[in-house]
Amino acid sequence: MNDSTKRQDKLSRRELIGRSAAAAVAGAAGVTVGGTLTPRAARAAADSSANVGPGDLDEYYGFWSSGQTGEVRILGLPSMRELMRIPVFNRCSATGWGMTNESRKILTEGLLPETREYLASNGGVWMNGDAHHPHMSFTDGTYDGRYLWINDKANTRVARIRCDVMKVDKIIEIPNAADIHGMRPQKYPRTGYVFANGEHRVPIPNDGRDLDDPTKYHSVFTAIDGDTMKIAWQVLVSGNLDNCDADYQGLYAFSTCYNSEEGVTLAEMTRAEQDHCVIFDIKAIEGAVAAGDFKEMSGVPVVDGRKGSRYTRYVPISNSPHGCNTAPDGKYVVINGKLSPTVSVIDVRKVPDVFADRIEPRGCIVAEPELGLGPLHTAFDGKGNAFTTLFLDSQVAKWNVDAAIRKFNGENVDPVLEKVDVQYQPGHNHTSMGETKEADGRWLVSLNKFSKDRFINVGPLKPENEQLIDITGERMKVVHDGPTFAEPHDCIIVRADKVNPSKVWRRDDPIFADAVAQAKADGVTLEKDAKVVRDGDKVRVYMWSLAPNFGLTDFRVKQGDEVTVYVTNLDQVDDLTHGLTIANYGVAMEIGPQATASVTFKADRPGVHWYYCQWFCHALHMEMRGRMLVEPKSA
Ligand code: RUQ
Ligand code: CUA
Repeated sequence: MNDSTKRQDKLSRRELIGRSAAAAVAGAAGVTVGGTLTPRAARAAADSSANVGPGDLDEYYGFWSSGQTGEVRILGLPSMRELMRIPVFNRCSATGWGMTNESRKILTEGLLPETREYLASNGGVWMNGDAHHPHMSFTDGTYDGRYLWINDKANTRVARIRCDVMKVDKIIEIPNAADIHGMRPQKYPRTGYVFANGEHRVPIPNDGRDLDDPTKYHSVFTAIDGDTMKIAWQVLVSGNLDNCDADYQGLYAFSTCYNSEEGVTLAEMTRAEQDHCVIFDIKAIEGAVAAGDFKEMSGVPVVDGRKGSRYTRYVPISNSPHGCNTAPDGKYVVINGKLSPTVSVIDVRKVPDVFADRIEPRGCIVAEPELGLGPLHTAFDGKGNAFTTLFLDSQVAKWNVDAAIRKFNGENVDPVLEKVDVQYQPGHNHTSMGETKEADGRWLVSLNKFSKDRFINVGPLKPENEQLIDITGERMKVVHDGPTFAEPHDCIIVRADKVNPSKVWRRDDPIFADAVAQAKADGVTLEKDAKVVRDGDKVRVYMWSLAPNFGLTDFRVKQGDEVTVYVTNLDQVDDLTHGLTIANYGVAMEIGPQATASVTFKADRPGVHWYYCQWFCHALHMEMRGRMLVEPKSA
């Protein structure tokens, strides 16, 4: 090494320590400096394992939630390239999600009547969502590639994404509950149920009564039928509900509770030394519903599962647990301590004894290793090891589950194998196939809430940072930094062969069945006709798109008409998406190959309004346009 590179090296190391110290001050708690590699050393350490060359394909799909952005993102792994965005609870300018008739139907049909009424004078659909937990449908303990579900904490909804077209096909609002947080599909025998936690306690019904009496507030656990997207049943609980997971036997579901105090202020919610994990006995609850042991609320059977109930058990856990993760061997569920430096390992095989009252609820805990400060979520490698994020320590701790159990039984072993620094303050983490019985121990993603000094400054609002960690070797290796817009809350990593999306739409797809039915009623064949049908002051404009042409070069309506434009994309070619934007009318939508999409608006602005294709499709894409001629009322 020559003098100048030595100097540079020293400088960058000093600079890095300075920056890390600043980060530590800025963070809620210290960021570990010791053991941090200089960027150059980190580069050297990052081998080519995560490199996917230009034109090469990834081995995994990553399905990412986006928190308060409200969408789902598809990434490729290990490249961490963002491949697609699926609008869910947000509005989308590119695809017209929230604007097209097809999306507005999906966004509104599953809402409760009182919400629909509220929205009637507020634009008809929610503008926002808070999407935390994306999870795929299971068959026999592993992903089956049918659906993804995602919760909306902001407006108490659960959405389903069809994995054949990667679009949302159902969104339902959960009655009797407030603010859906933890959400997991049943793993066995199949999904089946999607379990959803109402995090915040509210009166039921929440219509203005009992405002000042928090003893009348409740949290509710919901089992949604994943096939029909109807509520199967609900369970009233003591305390609140945070995260959840299901077992690999189809018998139990588990939820963490950080507010066993049933308080409404931070001081009240953190008062008790212990909170709990509540275990739901699925078969017993189904039996209660069948036997009529429930109260019907908003048309849903609600079983009383509060303390003392036959249908639940409450396992005391140290102050304010958070994440809840079932290990791929099907034997253990890890409850993450958050305010406690420990995680609690529940042995699923002991749960029947808890329900039979043969052992105390705490008797199903078989290990409680101390890992570090702020354990939030745990992932698994399928080889007996677990990876827990430590929010306050800004680390991921790798630990061995069997060693933790042996230590709990008095043996002198250290279950913690290694800790790696992440930048900075991780929330969720996830391993490749890690929430299935096919966990393969190759990749770990740490979803970090802060990026601080990792990227060039983009202003007061910083990206977050998800880091890819190679876990195949003896030591964990951070191999990639991935800055993301709000908020990389959680993700799953699915082997590519599990997912098989179609390349073009099928003409009989139910998503545009209404358009097909309306066309039929108007005597229009969507695949060949381009024409305008007037029906009083309602005007239906039918046209096709075929690069670089629209079926109509112009159409004429009268000011004040209610206009619906249907576009059917006749292109059959993979990747040939068209769009329809109507200038100065706030109208835009995507029409995928072989799809029909429609949009309705009031033609209240007279004049010449060009419509054009906004998805680049052809050398003559700019010319792919036509005129909407709106005759003024006076004419
Ligand atoms: S919770 S950061 Cu919304 Cu997923 Cu733990
Ligand atoms: Cu069609 Cu651009």
